[in-house]
Amino acid sequence: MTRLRERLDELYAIGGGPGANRAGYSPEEDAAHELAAGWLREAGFEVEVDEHGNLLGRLPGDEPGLPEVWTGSHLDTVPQGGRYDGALGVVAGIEALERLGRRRRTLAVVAFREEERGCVGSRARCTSDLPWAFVELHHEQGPRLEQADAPLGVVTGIVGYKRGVRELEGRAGHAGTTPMVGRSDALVAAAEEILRIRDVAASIEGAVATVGTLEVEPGGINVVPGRVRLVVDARAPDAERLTRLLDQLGLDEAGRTEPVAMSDTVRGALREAIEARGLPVVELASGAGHDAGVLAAAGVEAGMLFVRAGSGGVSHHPDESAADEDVALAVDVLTDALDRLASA
Ligand code: HGY
Ligand code: MN
Ligand code: MN
Repeated sequence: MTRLRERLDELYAIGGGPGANRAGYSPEEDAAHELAAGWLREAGFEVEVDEHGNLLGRLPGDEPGLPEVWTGSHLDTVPQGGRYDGALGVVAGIEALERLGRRRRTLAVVAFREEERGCVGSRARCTSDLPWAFVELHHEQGPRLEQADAPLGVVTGIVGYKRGVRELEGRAGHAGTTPMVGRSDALVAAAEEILRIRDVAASIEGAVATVGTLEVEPGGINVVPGRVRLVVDARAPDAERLTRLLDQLGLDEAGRTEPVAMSDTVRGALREAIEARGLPVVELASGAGHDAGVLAAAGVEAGMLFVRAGSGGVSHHPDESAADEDVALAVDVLTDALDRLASA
């Protein structure tokens, strides 16, 4: 566990804090990929960087013609992100493959580029060769495993989502001389719209919607805002509720990502690996998007193993945490599940 922890710390230190700061395709994500590529070479894996910048380390199988089995995740982060989101899946994947060694099928660990702003790397990879199966270990990023007092969870499916831009127009003017009556303040309009977005999402069971960024123009402290650009992140657990949510939010359907089920084959391998350790199998849906969802939608047998989140489940935050013993167990179960799949 110490090497895994050390590697998570090395990745976390890139970008200088507070939190992890490795935006997609930034010099910081590049540095993380270089670090991971060194670990892959150290492990003796065949290293590939594809045309999209995705990093793979391959461990050839006895029957190289068979479709492969991959594990991994992403090394980019949100601003001031946590230590585990993405990085855990890549670092644990290296540990698992080193423990396994040669199996019937070729195994690979992958770090997909720019997962946080749209799974860019994994979507791009779906235009070329894909594995037969993909297993992503990921921090749960929520409180449910902690509430269930369970160290691990098998993901049943991944939420559908859409990110849409709203532009609100007002009339810029002098903050001191523009009368309150008759003002057209774009930021006040945005505030009202953000409250409406919150109320719409709260009215649909299981739906969520967030406005995480605001751009205010012209942006002077003594100027009535004339224009605001905001991005809505809208999600729902099934297609019908996603349609209803987008409709009521006034977002068009273009570019929506459908909710997707995880592979029964991979779920079975993860369940067997957990049961083999005498542990209860907790199954749960993911409210976060993941590269595994992109691969599942592309027809890969894709699945996810969640490790219990500490600190009340907080994620996309420097306080993101996971207990050593839970992470160690997760690596064991990931290794066992990959063994089952790579021997199939
Ligand atoms: O935003 C998400 O769902 C994921 O963390 N990219
Ligand atoms: Mn992630
Ligand atoms: Mn994330």
